[in-house]
Amino acid sequence: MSDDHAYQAISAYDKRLTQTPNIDRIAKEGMLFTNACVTNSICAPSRAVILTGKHSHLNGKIDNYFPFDTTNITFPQILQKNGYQTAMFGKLHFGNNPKGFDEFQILPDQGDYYNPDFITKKEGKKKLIGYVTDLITDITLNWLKNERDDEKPFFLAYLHKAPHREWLPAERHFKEYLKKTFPEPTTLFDNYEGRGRASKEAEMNLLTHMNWAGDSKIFPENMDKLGIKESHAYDKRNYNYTVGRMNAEQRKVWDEHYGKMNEEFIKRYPSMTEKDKMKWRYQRYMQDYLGSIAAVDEGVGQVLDFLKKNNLEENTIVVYTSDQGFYLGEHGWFDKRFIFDESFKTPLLVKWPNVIKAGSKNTQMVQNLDFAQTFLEAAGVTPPSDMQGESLIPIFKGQGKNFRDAAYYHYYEYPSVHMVKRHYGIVTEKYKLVHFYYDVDEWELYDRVNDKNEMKNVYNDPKYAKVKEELHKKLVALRVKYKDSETLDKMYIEKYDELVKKGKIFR
Ligand code: SGN
Ligand code: CA
Repeated sequence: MSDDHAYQAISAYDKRLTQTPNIDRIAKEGMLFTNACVTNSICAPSRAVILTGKHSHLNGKIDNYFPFDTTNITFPQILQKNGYQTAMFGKLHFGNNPKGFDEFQILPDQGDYYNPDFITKKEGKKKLIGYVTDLITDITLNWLKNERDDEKPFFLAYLHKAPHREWLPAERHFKEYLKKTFPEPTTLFDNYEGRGRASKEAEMNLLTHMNWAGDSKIFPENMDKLGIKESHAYDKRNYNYTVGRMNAEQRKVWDEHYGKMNEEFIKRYPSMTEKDKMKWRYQRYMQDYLGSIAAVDEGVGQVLDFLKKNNLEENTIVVYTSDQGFYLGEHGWFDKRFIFDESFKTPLLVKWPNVIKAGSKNTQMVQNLDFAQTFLEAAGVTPPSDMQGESLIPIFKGQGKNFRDAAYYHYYEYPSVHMVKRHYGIVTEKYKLVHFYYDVDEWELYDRVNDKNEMKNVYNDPKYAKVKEELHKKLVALRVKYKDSETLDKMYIEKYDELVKKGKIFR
């Protein structure tokens, strides 16, 4: 699993932006899910849903702030009890250590790209020298080579930090990616007309909300020279912190390549229009974002090669996914959080030789909620009856038609960084009905067939009156089915507002 990896940035899904030959191998030898989606498009909550098989409102991890409640039972704990050897390496982001793992080395909180700290089960906290993606891959391969018990089946969680903000590639990829240009999404200059306050008030715009230093890597002194103001109070601070972690050698390579980019920008900036700036920021964003995916793809290749060479391929299920999708300039945005497609959908590629037909594609609305039950069933263990997903095994076997006719979604983290309002909703193959609440009370309806880019809220269009009524009923039924309610909404608002009052929320 990687962090914030958009399906648009995997060539098995979309060849326009980049090539990910190794990740694509999983689809070539297995199944590509084109409508896999999440229940709450944000990091730690998504991971909690995966591990518990329960929606956020039941596992309690509604946002990135509250620590994960470790009294929840997770599927790795059950696998471990049933004779599996278990290990986790990379980003977890729970605010506490994972249970049910014989071995773990995790990044504290978000983790760092260069010379990151790790929290290890055996040696406590330690700082490693190198690039985070390569380190996570090395730790993973080392465990497979030297620590895996050949007598036992294993569950291994290989969890990248990349391509999370601030999108720092490995030194070996600077040169190639800084030269690249990418096709723009058609909605890059979206003005959010036709939608409600939530889209208009979100702070995810490439031009206005992205950091000039922290994200676009304009050196702080060059911002001063050009009179560019910080996008946030943490704009330059983020840059100084992340780049400040590099050692002299890494910093030299950085300064050389990013210095050149800065010089070119200094020349162009005075004559740039707002439109030019948006276009420039999109290219800059893609260079670093896709550049940081290059090392992830290489790492995935190394792990797949290891399985193959060591006769572990035949009976190992390999899953590639992300904690959610991500905006790559669509609607002018970066980040995630919304129920809209780029953040609601997530990449999912699965291979399992002898079970999944190589090169198959599946269009069902499978969710990250389904993983726990799937893995337990694959291991021959009966999942606890209170898990809320559906096993994907029938789909793997080519049987799961009419798998799920509607997915339930609920996002909570507001007010917070990026200011995406609280909302819950229902998504069917054809429609999306969403309720934004808390400081608004707005409903939106999207026609997923005729408005693929979700540009027009048709909630008040009389043509959709009947559809609307049916979806409202279905949504009520889904809230009952999954045990979500207004009482819970209110409880979580009260808990969250306490944090806001204490000044614990990051904007
Ligand atoms: C940080 C990022 C945000 C991001 C959140 C959550 N800002 O706060 O852009 O949305 O993490 O990401 S940063 O400038 O500090 O990188 S998540 O993947 O953990 O949910
Ligand atoms: Ca994430």
